[in-house]
Amino acid sequence: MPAGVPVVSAVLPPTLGSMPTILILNGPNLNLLGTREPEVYGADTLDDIVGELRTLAAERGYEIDAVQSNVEGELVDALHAARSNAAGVVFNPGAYTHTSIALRDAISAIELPVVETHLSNVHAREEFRHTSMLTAVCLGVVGGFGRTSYRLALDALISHLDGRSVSGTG
Ligand code: CA2
Repeated sequence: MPAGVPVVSAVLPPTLGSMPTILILNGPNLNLLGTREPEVYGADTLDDIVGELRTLAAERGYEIDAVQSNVEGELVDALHAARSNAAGVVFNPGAYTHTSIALRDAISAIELPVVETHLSNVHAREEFRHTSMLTAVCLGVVGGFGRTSYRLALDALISHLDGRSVSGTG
């Protein structure tokens, strides 16, 4: 080792420098984004959307963990795991939004801020999409803006986590 060259990495604790994590959680059929029904859900793939969120989150000091599942119980498991791995969750529960008491109970149980997120404006669609089992236990809900919904949800969640809440109640 040449004299005068400081060895910084050898003295840093392993966690120093690591960023808090936000989970981007997506439910059933969202793996099909960009391949079917672009007129309803847009032409971007889920990887495109998550990639953009990774960049935006990193600029604000967060890293992204992304999970998609078509299985309700796996979404419950991902929420449970977030309790120890993540500071908050951007969650598009897909059609489980309208049916799942199990996801509602999981969101309540983990006591993390969860932002319910939708590509489409569910209130402008069929009546069965007008009810969410989840909104009441979420920090907030964003929908109707296509992939921009995810950006808005991430922005609101980070503002909340950083103590600059955009809502009157958060
Ligand atoms: O607007 C949203 O993000 C939804 O969560 C999407 C769900 C729908 O059941 C909710 O009511 C609103 C459906 C996701 C289906 O995703 C597809 C993507 C590409 C092609 C076909 C389905």
